[in-house]
Amino acid sequence: MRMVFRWFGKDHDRVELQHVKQIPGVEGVVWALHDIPAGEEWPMDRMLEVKRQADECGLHIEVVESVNVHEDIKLGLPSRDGYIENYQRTIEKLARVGVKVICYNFMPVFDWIRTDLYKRMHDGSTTLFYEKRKLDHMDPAELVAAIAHNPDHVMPGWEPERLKYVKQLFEAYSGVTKEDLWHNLQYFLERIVPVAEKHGIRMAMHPDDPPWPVFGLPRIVTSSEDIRRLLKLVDSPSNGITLCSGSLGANPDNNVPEMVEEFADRIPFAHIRNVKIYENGDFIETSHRSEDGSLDIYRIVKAYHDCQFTGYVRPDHGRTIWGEQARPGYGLYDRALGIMYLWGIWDALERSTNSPVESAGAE
Ligand code: DNO
Ligand code: MN
Repeated sequence: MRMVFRWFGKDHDRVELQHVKQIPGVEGVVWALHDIPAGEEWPMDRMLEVKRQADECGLHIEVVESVNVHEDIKLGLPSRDGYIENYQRTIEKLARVGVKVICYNFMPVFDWIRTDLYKRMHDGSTTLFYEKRKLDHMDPAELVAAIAHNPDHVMPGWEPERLKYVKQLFEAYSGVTKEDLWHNLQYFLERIVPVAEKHGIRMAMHPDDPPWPVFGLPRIVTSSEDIRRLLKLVDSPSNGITLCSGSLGANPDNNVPEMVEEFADRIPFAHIRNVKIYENGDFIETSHRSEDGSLDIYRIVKAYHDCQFTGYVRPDHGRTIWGEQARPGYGLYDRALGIMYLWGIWDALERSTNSPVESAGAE
């Protein structure tokens, strides 16, 4: 596994690249131009600027998360073709600066959803929390107010220009079914994947988070069956998945290690994090340690190890700990702890599978 770390850019992230470099085994940053509105072509000079900053710290920029998909593409409007052309040009340019994987998602209106970004845990740390009952009774506008208008930082996926139009977007989506969304996804992939293939890039769709419909909006990538269908839409290694254990794992019916086994060769990018799920449908993001959440992170890492996974991995989110002034989910400390837990499991598996004699205590 090749360890990478999400970074929001010099002006938007309190975490310094030099500190990212100090986490053992981290080789690159997962980045994006977060201020460029979805649908626009990314400027080359801005990409080169990120590359230079990463180069200075000995980190690569091979993974991008996310190049967001314009809502008109998801809605299948006639204006989608112009946005798809911009997307194609962005892919070509990203390949030129050395990018290998592009993570994206196809969730209508909202990206990931939580009801609380600062849920206090017993040990005083804070974390992201999803309270089903609260969401069920919430107006989407309330959620936008709570998350997007965070005084400190724009949350990824909650960029203000996207959310200004939430009301209109809801109207646009009324009557759009899951099948419509699948259809529009296919149209998009048929035009994007060949470009990615030509330029040596692997597209990696992030599954829906949480893995069920919210606010009556359709969501289509929530289970093994959906992933199978997605991969068949365009059967190419450049049409892959970002296997996010925490997103998929919020539904207890999803068996994440089995998903790793089944889709291994179509997973260019893995997000690994733990969640504790409750019977009432709530879930909370815990430390990475298996004992702390509902997911068996050991089994998940073992599944990757068993298939000799050589893709990119990031710890996805972490709690906010040790008084860090962090962007919710994206502090330095707990993500670094998560990485060391993942390496601990991986290295132990390496030892036990490659050097059985040594592990038995013999010479
Ligand atoms: C949740 C996170 C997401 C992710 C985007 C990708 O698990 O990984 O914020 O970055 O949905 O498009
Ligand atoms: Mn994720």
